[in-house]
Amino acid sequence: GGSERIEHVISRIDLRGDALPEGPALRDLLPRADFDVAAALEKVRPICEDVHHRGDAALIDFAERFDGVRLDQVRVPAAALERALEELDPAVRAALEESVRRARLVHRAQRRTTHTTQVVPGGTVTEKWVPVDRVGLYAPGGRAVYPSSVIMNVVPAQEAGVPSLALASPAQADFGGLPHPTILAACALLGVDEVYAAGGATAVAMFAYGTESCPPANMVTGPGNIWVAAAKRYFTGKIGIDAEAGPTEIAILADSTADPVHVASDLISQAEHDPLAAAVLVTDSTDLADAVVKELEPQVKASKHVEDRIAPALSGKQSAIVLVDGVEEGLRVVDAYGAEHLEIQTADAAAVADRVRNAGAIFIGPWSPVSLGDYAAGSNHVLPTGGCACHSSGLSVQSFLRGIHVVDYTEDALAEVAHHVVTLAEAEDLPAHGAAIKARFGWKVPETK
Ligand code: HSO
Ligand code: ZN
Repeated sequence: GGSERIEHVISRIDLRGDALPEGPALRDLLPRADFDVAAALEKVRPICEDVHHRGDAALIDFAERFDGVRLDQVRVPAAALERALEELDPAVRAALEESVRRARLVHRAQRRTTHTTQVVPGGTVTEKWVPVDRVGLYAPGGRAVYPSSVIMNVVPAQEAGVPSLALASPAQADFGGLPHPTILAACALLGVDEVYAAGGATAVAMFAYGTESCPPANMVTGPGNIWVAAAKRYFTGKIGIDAEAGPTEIAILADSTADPVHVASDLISQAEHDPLAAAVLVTDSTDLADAVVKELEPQVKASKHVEDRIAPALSGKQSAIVLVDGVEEGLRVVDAYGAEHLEIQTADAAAVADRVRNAGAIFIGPWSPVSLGDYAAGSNHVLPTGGCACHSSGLSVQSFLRGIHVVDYTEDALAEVAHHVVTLAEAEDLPAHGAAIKARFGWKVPETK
């Protein structure tokens, strides 16, 4: 019958009745996409090494193989950036400018100030914050051409004070081998003038090793597909990375007060990104669950990317409606899941949101949908996926800063604590550590006052 057909839109997981299991066991009951970065790593290794050995020539060969266009050079000429901005639709330009303005407000407030702690008289530790010298940003260019992601990467890096910023995005055959014009326009708008036509793992390798035209970077950030994630893993330890971004996720914790039209449209909004995108509704209301399923059908049918992304994302094993006994249990479920984006659509949503511990970003109530955060809330949309929200945060000014401890002790301040240092050095069987103290005091442990 009809209800059978609509059940296929999204599956249901019923966790009502029995007590919920703890931690990892609860997480195992929840849906999640397979995202096997380790397997992809084997495939990107030779690509990265080819870029290492042949530099620009390898980048040009890979662009021909993967993007179907033969490049003269990988660096985008300044004139192409200027032209892209001139030709940008004025409404898109205005929207991007507003997005930048709001993102700057939020990210400027994340700046860190140098802080000095006087540990003892004459003994201080100062934490000074220093931006990474050079950062390479990646903007995808296949299914996803997102100038908004250029903003979300560039703004925190700029507010952190990163002195050298470069961006890479795949060559587009339709645009003469340049990256997509809206990506170039966003770069021009943000004042990023060093842009390269390089895609996926090859772009990460270009930044990690450097080539004739691109000096090496200390860090690479930005979203991407599994090849970008695998390349980031390959270079972990050599350069800094933000996170291995996986497919987008939205979780919604909702009760009977939620509007099923909003819930359905928000689930679809993130399903639109990728057939592996996850949409998870956690609710204690079967009425809401039924109403959302009913609402999904027409909305899915009316959406543009239904066949290739939305329908497979919603019906995939990574998406579900999870039924729970109450909001309390719902909170345990969303914490175990650790969603990239979490909406709270319940009575007293702010109070419920306050109790959430694991999420990349939280969206409160009916007027704060994830799409707002994707473009123009001021928040960052580069967020931890795949449960990484349980230990990591999204991209921020902090991502591009290093906090360096500066230790400054006087002779008296060192003398006062010397016996403790010597004792710990001996306890760890590292007498040379203690000797480095004693050498300063006539090879004796100074008397404490
Ligand atoms: N929701 C995506 C970001 C994005 N949405 C870009 C639209 N454009 C991952 O947070
Ligand atoms: Zn989005």
